[in-house]
Amino acid sequence: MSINYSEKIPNNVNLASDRKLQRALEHWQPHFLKWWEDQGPSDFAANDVYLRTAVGVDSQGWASYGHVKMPDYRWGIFLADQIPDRKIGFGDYYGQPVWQQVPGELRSQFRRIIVTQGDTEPASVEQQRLLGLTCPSLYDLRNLFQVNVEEGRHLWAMVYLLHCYFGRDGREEAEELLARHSGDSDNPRILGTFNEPISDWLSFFMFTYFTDRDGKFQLKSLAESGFDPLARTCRFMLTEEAHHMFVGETGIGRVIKRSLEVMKELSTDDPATIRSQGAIDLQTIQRYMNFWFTSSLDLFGSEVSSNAASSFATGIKGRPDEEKYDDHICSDATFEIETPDGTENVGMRNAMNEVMRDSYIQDCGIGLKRWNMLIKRAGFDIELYLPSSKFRRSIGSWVGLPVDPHGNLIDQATYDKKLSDWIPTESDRVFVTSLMQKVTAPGKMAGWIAPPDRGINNNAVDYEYVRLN
Ligand code: BYC
Ligand code: FE
Ligand code: FE
Repeated sequence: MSINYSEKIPNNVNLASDRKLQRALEHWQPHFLKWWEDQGPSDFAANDVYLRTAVGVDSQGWASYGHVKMPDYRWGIFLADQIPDRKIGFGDYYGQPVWQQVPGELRSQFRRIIVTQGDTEPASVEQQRLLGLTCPSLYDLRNLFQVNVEEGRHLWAMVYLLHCYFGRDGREEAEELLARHSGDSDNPRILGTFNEPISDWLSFFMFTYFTDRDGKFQLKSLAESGFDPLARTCRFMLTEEAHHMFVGETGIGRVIKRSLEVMKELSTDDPATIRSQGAIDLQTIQRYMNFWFTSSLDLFGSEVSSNAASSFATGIKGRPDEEKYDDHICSDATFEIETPDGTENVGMRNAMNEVMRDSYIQDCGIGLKRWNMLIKRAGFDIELYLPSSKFRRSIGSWVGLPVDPHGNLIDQATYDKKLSDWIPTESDRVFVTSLMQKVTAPGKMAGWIAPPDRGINNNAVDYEYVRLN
């Protein structure tokens, strides 16, 4: 079904046919806009931004580009097309028809997962609130805002499900999604990473590379859900997610490219010299990477999890790309897990978080390969790496243990002493922050980042992506 833009809330779910639901969502809409005004991108509300808006959900024409003021963005409710006769693809109900309503006995579990997913979306917008003030270029400013409006739409996606399928409880949860705030000591966001500040653009690129990629994997697993409206919502969200990770991958790549230019020019890999030229040394980039990668690993939950087993068994949440596996039941299979007490064989269903984390780690490796190629081609003997998944964990069996980035359990004193070599120090942050000076002349870039290879939607890099006057 095509998207109806003549309504207050654009949608392709025929919202007009359900007056009660429509009224409830129209009641929530001003609360969302108020939240956007208070907690969304600071400044720039009056500026025209070159944004893409979904106009259809098929693989072709779903994006239309044009200058819009962010508060006028047409946030709406878009589900991917229904797949006729879709069957549940995993767990105890394998092969049965998918559900168009939430089964009563799974109600609270579904609600919890939808709320957790929904909570991350506005959280990320809050985390990125001030970045516009220090953008390295108009091109980057536009990309930031594109990510922000789409995360706002992802919130709409989850709020639609809450309103439509969870009655009064759902409406209350939808209000709570606007009441919790990232980093708020009284009422924080649900998951750890979404309470970490993103106060500089290097962190923003790391976040969109590593944390939005958790989004990709969680959405892929929910796109397998037996609850069809959830699956369809997530399938469409994934098309938007690709751009967020593009921003992360190309952003980190451009920072590295700029550093390599300085390194080649001065034939050095000495961090202090590189910094003196206003670029970011690869060692600092590695430390930022270590921070955001390990924080994002926690988002998959514990290695052994009865929640995960139950979500799989009951058809709530499958594995990303479930069809690529042979066994969709997994009632007898086991999975080998490394714990501080040695390897353990656990039931596959209980290990689903770890299975997902493993495929996530592989996916994270793709960008590293590319970046290391750049470094090698520039003639330097430095290799960026992903630290061990046992390093700096706050969730799961390695929580709080003194494990180094190579995965070795070491003594606490050495760990404490060396931690500042592994994650950003206060002085790293001060340095990176010192580089964050706003650059807004079309086509100009801050000195710490190389220009992108191309602009957005076939426009030139020096296109006026945000009109500032
Ligand atoms: N921080 O059995 P366990 C995105 C809690 S990102 C704090 O180990 P389970 C986006 C857990 O809730 C994708 N708490 O794990 C990216 C549980 O609490 P309760 C977000 C945590 O339940 C960028 C307890 O620990 N989507 O979209 O199997 C920008 C034991 O849990 C954390 C989802 O996460 C943590 N890191 O799995 C914008 C999908 N980890 O019940 C957007 C929905 C665990 O004991 N969520 N806990 O109170 C889920 O599927 C699951 O809740 C989790 C955890 C995968 C998060
Ligand atoms: Fe999102
Ligand atoms: Fe995202």
